[in-house]
Amino acid sequence: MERTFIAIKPDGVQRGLVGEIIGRFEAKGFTLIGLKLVIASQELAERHYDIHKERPFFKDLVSFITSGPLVAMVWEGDGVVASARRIIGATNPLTAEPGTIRGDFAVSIGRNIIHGSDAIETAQREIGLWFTDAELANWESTMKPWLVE
Ligand code: YYY
Ligand code: MG
Repeated sequence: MERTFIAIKPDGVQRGLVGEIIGRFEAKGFTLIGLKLVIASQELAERHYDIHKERPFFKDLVSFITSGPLVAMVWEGDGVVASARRIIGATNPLTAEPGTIRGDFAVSIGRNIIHGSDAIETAQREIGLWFTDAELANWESTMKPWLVE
């Protein structure tokens, strides 16, 4: 079953948006497989954003992402990687559509409150970075027959 890595960034935690954001993925019908509050180390943050290491914003991004607790999560469901990206909205919150998380709750690209994996392979890599197998719960919701035909 397809899984994605989602993180509510330190700004989302500080702003009290954890419940609202988790609620959107729950209400959609995806299944929560892993969840923890973590203050990321410099090393973990750098590995997570490794693809951006040559970009001018990399240093600020790593210092922001390590600046306080974030909520790391794994969500499961058919098509969850691409669907979660649509729920999250565009990288720049000012152009993110209303109704998306970034469109509804953020104004600045450097404070865009949430991360979501951009592809299935990226999701596998990020889940492995943030979670051990023992931290992931393999379970099936009793609502499944009411969500999936
Ligand atoms: O995947 P997503 O988070 O939507 O955007 P990325 O292009 O992967 O960039 C990761 C992260 O970096 C973005 O969420 C905010 C930050 N960032 C930035 O601060 N300034 C930019 N010009 C581009 C990205
Ligand atoms: Mg990205």
